[in-house]
Amino acid sequence: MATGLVIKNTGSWYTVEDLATGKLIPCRIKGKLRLKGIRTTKPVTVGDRVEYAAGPGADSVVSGIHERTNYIIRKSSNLAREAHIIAANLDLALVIVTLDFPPVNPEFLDRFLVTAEAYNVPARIVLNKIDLFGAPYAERLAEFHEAYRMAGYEVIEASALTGVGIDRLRDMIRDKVTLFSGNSGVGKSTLVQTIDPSLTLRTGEISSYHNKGKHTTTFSEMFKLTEGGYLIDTPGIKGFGLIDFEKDEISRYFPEIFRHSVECQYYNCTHTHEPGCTVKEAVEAGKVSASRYISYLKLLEEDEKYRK
Ligand SMILES: Nc1nc2c(ncn2[C@@H]2O[C@H](COP(=O)(O)OP(=O)(O)OP(=O)(O)O)[C@@H](O)[C@H]2O)c(=O)[nH]1
Ligand SMILES: [Mg+2]
Ligand SMILES: [Zn+2]
Repeated sequence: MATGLVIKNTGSWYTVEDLATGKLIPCRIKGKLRLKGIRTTKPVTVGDRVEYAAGPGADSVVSGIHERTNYIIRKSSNLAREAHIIAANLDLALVIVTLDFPPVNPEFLDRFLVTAEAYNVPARIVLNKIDLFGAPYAERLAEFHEAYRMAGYEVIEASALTGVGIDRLRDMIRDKVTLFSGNSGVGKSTLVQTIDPSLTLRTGEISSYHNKGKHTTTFSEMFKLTEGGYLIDTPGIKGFGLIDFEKDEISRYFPEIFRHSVECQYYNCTHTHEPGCTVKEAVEAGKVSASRYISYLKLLEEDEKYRK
């Protein structure tokens, strides 16, 4: 029996890096490895620490999973039965967005951030392809920055094309396990490749960024960085359905809404219609962005719809 790190999963095969020797071992999974309670598509995910041993045949077999310190989990839609754990044991999650090509979906972004809050994964936002967002985007760009500054999230402007922000990202992820997540076509793989040119990844063809439905990366993979640490490149995701949230819990995971809620008149204020709601006041005063507040309302609404 040896301990390893799951760095890739394709079909029923898992690539496990032996933590003692650094060797890459192809493994299968034996029997039931389900972790408590969660119904997930796969029992093991990239970033998991596992026990493995040589099986009866030539194959090695994963026989146990170490407890996860954290993870990012999603459902493809709210109606999906099973959840998918994108990656586990993360020091940092970077959610990559672009204002356009493809256009940013604030609800998607906010759901990602809510999940990161709920599962204790530090998260930051990378605003990529900044080379494309000149003067005509000035207002949208300022709004975006303002919304997430008020929420307390760092936004890093980057461009794999011009090199803006790349040194900063490289410093940020050194010696950490970092997840790169986001919609398809935002430039995740290109960024990974630019940050560490010794890696070779499949990326979309240059200037084919309009094809937002085309998934270039098809499975998650963890790469060892030359300067130390690991980076996980993932396939683009469209929907981000949340799991296991109680209605009164949701506002906790919007840091700025939570902060403004301490003075609401009612103890169990939902920040929707109550008098003396300091969250609504903050939205009206521009201290909480309207877009973030809308994301919050949508999550509440959805929660009611699916939990009845
Ligand atoms: N202008 C510009 N184009 C970029 C930049 N970064 C990536 N692209 C282009 O965006 C397209 C998509 O890049 P990918 O890196 O494949 O995107 P991805 O997020 O990995 O996409 P999936 O693997 O499908 O999830 C490619 O045509 C890249 O050349 C950038 O900073 N500026
Ligand atoms: Mg990719
Ligand atoms: Zn309130």
